[in-house]
Amino acid sequence: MAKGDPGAATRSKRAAPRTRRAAATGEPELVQLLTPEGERIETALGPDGTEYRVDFTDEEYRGLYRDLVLVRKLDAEATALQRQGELGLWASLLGQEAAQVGSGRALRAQDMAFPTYREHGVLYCRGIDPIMPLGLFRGVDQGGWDPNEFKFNMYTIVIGAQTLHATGYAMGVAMDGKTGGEDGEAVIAYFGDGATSQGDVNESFVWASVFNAPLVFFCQNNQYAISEPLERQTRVPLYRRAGGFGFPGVRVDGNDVLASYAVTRHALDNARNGQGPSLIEAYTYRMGAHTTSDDPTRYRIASEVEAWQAKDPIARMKAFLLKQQIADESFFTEVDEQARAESVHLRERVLTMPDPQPVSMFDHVYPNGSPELDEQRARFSQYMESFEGSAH
Ligand SMILES: Cc1ncc(C[n+]2csc(CCOP(=O)(O)OP(=O)(O)O)c2C)c(N)n1
Ligand SMILES: [Mg+2]
Repeated sequence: MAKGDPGAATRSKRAAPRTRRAAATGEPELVQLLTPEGERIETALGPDGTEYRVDFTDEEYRGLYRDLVLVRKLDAEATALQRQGELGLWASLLGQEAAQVGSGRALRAQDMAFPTYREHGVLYCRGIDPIMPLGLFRGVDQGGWDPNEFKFNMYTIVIGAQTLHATGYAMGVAMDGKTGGEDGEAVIAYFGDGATSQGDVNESFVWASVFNAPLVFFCQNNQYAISEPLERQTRVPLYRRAGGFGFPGVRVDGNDVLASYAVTRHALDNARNGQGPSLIEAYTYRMGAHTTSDDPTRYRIASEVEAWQAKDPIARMKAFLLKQQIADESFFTEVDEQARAESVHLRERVLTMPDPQPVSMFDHVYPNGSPELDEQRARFSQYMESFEGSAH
């Protein structure tokens, strides 16, 4: 997709005239605009009657497909690099590409995002060099990008903590008078299904609600918190929790990039226009391990994974593009070739990443340093110099 702002849209010229209600009870509960078979649904109704639709140009549809393929390929490369000992750890996004690209592309330039450790697809959509998270997982830097420049905060490993950061940030946006109109700012906080059981997340729901913060809570329900299945987190669909906190919630098909885009764009626009927070539950599946340190075959069965394979976000987009003659085989070959070239380039750069000087750990702790830290740095430098042949 073009790096600009892919317009939200009103109506698809190609879509079959079908409307599907995402009912609060019964099935289907999901907002879906693209079925697993690649059929377009023109309009999907949310549980509160909101109509969701998109109207992308052919080029924008192809752009979304390209994003999905690229982020999957770069993610696979990172997993391979970890397996070869080049990264300490990797948290794969496999299966969650549509939720991340759809929501990532729905962000306007001025919007601020607060990720977990798995949002490589959103990071890509923010225009950040995909090498950055690999530096973090290689242990050679703390992330490397400037959150203010890209409007994308640092990865947060502490489960749920970023929802509080996002809430405070969003309250600040409102206090600064930056909401209102197309130019208004909105904030999005990413978290997982397991995180919904954290106190931090529930506290942030309360604060965002009562202060009407311009915030979208984007929960990727990938069905597991490491080995703990969803049924250990909740007895009700997660999106319905929002009602108890006093803001709307909606469940979207997280393997459908079009619906993920439409639902997120709508929620962000409501937030920027002063209508307060909302919760999006992107219903998806973690196709790989929790991280490279995990073995999911110990706690889930193969048939479950196979059932989700049939809902693959990329396969359905490809089926749609082919069916509608928006793209042909030469396009898919070209995208695969680009993905291959970018992953080779990523690998080459990871292998030449320099190890940091140990003393650099004192950098970037405070914007302007501190006397205590300066003293610690001096003592540590002295210690490093005490080693024979030390270059430090
Ligand atoms: C406060 C805290 N408790 C525990 C952990 C260990 N931990 C890391 S990931 C994880 C599971 C998170 O599951 P979920 O929120 O569903 O996100 P997912 O990894 O599935 O994307 C846990 C418990 C942590 N990082 N932080
Ligand atoms: Mg999870």
